[in-house]
Amino acid sequence: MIARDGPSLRKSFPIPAVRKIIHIDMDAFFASVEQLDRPELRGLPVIVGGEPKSRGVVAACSYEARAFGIHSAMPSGRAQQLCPRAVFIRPRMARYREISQEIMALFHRYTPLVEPLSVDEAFLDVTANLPGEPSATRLAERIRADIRAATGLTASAGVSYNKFLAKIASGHRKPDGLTVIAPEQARDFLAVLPIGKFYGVGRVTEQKMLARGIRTGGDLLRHSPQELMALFGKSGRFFHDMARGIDPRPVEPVRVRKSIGSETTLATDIRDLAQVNAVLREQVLEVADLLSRKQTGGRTLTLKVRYHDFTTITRSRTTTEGFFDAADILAHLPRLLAATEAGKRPVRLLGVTVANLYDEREARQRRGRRIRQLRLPFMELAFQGKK
Ligand code: TTP
Ligand code: MG
Ligand code: MG
Repeated sequence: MIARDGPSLRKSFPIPAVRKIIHIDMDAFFASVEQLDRPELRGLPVIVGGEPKSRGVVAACSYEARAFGIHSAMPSGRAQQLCPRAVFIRPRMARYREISQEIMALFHRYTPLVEPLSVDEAFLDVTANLPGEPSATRLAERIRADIRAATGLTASAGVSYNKFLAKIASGHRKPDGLTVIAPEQARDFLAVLPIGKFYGVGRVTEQKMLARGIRTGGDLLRHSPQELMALFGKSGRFFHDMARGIDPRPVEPVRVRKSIGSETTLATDIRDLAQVNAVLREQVLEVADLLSRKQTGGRTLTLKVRYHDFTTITRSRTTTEGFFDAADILAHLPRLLAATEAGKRPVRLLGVTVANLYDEREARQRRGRRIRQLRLPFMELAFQGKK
């Protein structure tokens, strides 16, 4: 375990005083994807969301629609009143997710420190970056150009030295814009920023702030941390720091799972094959349970055995049908076990892992297909029973 921000780590690897953070956010994301896939919609007011008659709401709207005062979360009926010729489209989440995965993968070509915030946006810590580009601004331009080349869509970017400012910056010149907030500009930028735009200030907090005459970051500066904490609890200190451009939150990448497994170091070394099998069976059930909870599966099954003298071996099997449940794993595990010396040499550790996991879409398709296959014989039996 590495203590990320532990004092010893900081001493040996001093974190640079100034970080470089980029926040990228796609423009009118769902609506832009619809305009991309259906060119006849380009230049038109497009609304993705619920039907006007169905009491649905607007999920996304093109910038053409925004000119009529339409925005996300507005009732679709109201949107239609504002712009009767707007085109309403039902969301196609699978398609948006596909493009989302594409842009997230693209970000990883620049830095491993990518923190997705939602389907259309992410923070990137580019203090150190893979292309070795010293200018975060140039890097942000490159990333925007890459997104456009890869997807045909535009994104806006914000560049600054912390997450809060980078996010504010990306929204500053939308659509298709880039804004840089350098450390020496932050105070002026924040002084005039409406309080509702501060990170963590929702509608309720905004009303509370306004009631106390706090309309901007500048107004916030006039209150001590104690005063703000009395008003807003723990967030008070946070707001106090934000107004001063202080936001030490690190960019926290979500690690993509590469495998799902269960590993046990045994209390005592075992030689008895029946005992080995009993442990493995427990592990298989645990792995199958995890696979089912994550709604995934993998192409490769690996058995790991560590003998009493710490020599460790693995035996793997890759299949085209994949491993999704306990039956899949149990069908192949005995042969892997037979290729080890378990039962002959004392064993101190056992592990079962399913790796080479399917991506979300393929896992969904394959699981769906299998459920249909399993159901079919039951239905046939049911019909035969009725005859
Ligand atoms: P946003 O990035 O907030 O908005 P946007 O991309 O549509 O427009 P902007 O140019 O201002 O960034 O949200 C991304 C997607 O998330 C959006 O296209 C649709 C979906 N979404 C909802 O479904 N409901 C909502 O209330 C919001 C805000 C977004
Ligand atoms: Mg967006
Ligand atoms: Mg967004």
